[in-house]
Amino acid sequence: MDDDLTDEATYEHARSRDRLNTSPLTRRRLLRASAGAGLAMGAGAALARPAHAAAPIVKPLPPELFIAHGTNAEMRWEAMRGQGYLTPADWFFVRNHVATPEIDVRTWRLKVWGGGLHGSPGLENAVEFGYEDLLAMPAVTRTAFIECTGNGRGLFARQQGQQVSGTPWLLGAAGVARWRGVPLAHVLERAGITERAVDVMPRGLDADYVDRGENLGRVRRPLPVAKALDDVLLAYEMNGRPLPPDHGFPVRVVVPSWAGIASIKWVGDIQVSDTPLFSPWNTRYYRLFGPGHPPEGSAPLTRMSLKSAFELPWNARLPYRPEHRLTGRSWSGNGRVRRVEVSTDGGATWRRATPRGPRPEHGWLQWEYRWRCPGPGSYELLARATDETGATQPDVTPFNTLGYLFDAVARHPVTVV
Ligand SMILES: Nc1nc2c(c(=O)[nH]1)N[C@H]1C(S)=C(S)[C@@H](COP(=O)(O)O)O[C@H]1N2
Ligand SMILES: [Mo]
Repeated sequence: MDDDLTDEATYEHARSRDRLNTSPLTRRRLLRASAGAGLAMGAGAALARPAHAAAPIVKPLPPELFIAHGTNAEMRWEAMRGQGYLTPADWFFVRNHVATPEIDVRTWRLKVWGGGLHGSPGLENAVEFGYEDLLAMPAVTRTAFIECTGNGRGLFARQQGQQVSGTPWLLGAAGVARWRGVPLAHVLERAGITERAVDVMPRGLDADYVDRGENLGRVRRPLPVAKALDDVLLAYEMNGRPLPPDHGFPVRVVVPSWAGIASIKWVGDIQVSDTPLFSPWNTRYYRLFGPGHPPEGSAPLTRMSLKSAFELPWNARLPYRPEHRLTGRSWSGNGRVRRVEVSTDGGATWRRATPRGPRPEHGWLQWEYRWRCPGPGSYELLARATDETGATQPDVTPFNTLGYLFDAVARHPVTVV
């Protein structure tokens, strides 16, 4: 526990150490074993709705608010114009590997288990917490974005002419909410975490994820113990109300500023291990693959990168006016956004946007820009953010086969008529 694993560089270093110590063969065997374990334990028949039952997403998805992508739904950015700081829960994007499970909170239990706890309990004799137990513990509230690691993936093709695999999101696979719940650290301490603990792996109660015929078990992804003990929440409220079913009811993990996959929904158990843990979600997904990366990929992705979005429809048609008030939001997983610049001439000239409203550490920054529009025609609107680490959105994001971490300046097409 000496390394500060909340620091990305240290974490990556620790991870590459793990990888060096685990031959591909062993790792493959480990993966198969863990996928098998997911199968054997099932999803809890009483908890998960049958796969054929209903739509993968429970809440209404009106087309003026959402773009449908299979089991997922993307928020339309134009919906955020004129809204307050937070993304309303009804509008928040949904990323479901399978389908939203129906969970009975009276029988729901969070099971904490593994070799990193006193007495090394197995899943059968795990330390259990009921919903009421969590509600009775001291609560904290945190404003944070959750963003899919593939947010902006569609722009690899549109803007860079590169084919990548995965959901072709525009920029709407992100939202900011006020999450209330119990610090994961408190639950782990109550469960008897020891100095031996290395990795902490929450797992969802949604059904097994099957990727092209291969059953990978239930969605789960390890967190280094230092991050788990730092600012991670077991959240039961979103924007002041109980979590909606699609966003993890009754309890989800919220890992501020990290890749959305870390924020496991419908959490049912948490393994606390004294050895490094692997799941497909930190080995075959959520790493960078392709030119410039080793065959097993980069280190597992942790913090999200920079992004900016205009609160306008993609391909918006705007009636001509001499001045348009453009609005948008920018955010970064590496710290607060310090500056946003806008270009309306394809990137030749840039001018500062005016920041508006609060700047919580893990949230986004709202801004506006008065565009003196030369006349009817086609334009590309560009917004470029710089965060407190000095990082600025680049013109191009380096290619990676799964299309993660698109951070280049989006060229937002509009037509003025
Ligand atoms: N159990 C479970 N947790 C999950 C997922 C899932 O499919 N199952 N998807 C993950 C991914 S990839 C993302 S981006 C976020 C999305 O959270 P949201 O649907 O509340 O927006 O949840 C994460 N947690
Ligand atoms: Mo995601």
